[in-house]
Amino acid sequence: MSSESSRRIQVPEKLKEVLLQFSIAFLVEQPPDVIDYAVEYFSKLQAERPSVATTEQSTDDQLSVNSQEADAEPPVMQGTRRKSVFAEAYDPEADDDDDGATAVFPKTDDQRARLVESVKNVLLFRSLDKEQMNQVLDAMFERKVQPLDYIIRQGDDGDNFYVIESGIYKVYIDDNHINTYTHTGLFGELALLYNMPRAATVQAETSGLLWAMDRQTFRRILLKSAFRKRKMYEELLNSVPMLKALQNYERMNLADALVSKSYENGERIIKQGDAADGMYFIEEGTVSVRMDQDDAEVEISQLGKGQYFGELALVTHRPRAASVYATGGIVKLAFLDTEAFERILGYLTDILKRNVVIYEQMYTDMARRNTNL
Ligand code: 1OR
Ligand code: 1OR
Repeated sequence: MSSESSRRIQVPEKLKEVLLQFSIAFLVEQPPDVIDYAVEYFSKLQAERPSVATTEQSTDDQLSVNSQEADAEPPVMQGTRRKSVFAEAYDPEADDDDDGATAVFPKTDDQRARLVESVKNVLLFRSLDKEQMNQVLDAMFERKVQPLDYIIRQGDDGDNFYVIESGIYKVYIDDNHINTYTHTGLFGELALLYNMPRAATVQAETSGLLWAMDRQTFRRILLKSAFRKRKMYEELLNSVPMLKALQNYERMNLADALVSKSYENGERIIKQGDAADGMYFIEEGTVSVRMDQDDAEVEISQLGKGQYFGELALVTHRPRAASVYATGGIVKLAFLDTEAFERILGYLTDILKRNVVIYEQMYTDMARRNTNL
């Protein structure tokens, strides 16, 4: 240390921030031993530090993620990305890199048929009208892939967006394997949607076939609709406790899959005994859950904003257990169809099954009460 700096010791901002955060965490958790806790706290902080650590990255950025989720969430948008994509303030309406030309790649009947089949389940395309969908199909081009080919490298600028026709693809963030696509799905949308560097590396495990779309076409046709939808459902999906178990990236895929539906006061949304086609999240308003009893319907529950219903039949594979009606004015719902439910929320069924036990317990209690009357 030079004699000059030893005379005036400056406390770096970063040190202040880190110590403040540590103190807060310590006071909140109140562990028995400060040294043990500090070792654990700073080891964790070090392990979670992005490998491309930028010295100027502020703690504010890292804290922009809701603290409850920060723990559960792997470092998805760290490194070159600064914020959770969902929290991103980026406005696509103000960002115009549209050069007016739409690429058209002629295709044989066989190619077109394969492409149509591959994009059938692409949730991101759900909000497109027929004409936009045709533009998308025209603009996509085939890319053959060999085992171990790198399709995308983390940190690069985004060029194409890809839909998988075949092949297995592994996704890595900072060399950690975080996801695998097997013969279906899409990737490479994030960098194009949010105008940011690639969040992850995608490498082919086997040979395969991809359908690609260039950045300009993607942004012209898909950007605004997809972005709006993800933004629109952000608040709703963040407010559903069950979905806290999902990663941000999965919540965005869920947003792509949702379809808005409105019901007038008194309208029936679900009929007891029907086969199930999906579940609902309540965006606005309240619903009344009613069960058939003798010749009448009895209200068993009321649900409001941020709650969901219609999941039971999807989990139990049984008919609808109750009827559900819109009450008190217009009810706005976000509908998730069975197929998307299984794909995105499949592994949450354990959480959802807890409801089944509660429902069944209440049903038994109710039946017992009725027979005692
Ligand atoms: P991209 O344009 O950033 C890499 O290029 C692509 O990997 C990315 O778009 C996504 O399409 C894809 N988090 C971020 N990107 C992912 C993830 C992912 N999975 C696939 N990609 N997570 C995995 C969630 C199961 C979150 C990990 C913390
Ligand atoms: P579903 O797909 O069977 C009706 O369609 C939905 O009503 C059901 O999913 C649940 O989401 C919702 N028992 C059964 N279903 C209920 C109940 C319920 N409450 C809401 N639903 N009980 C009330 C628990 C507070 C038990 C009644 C005895």
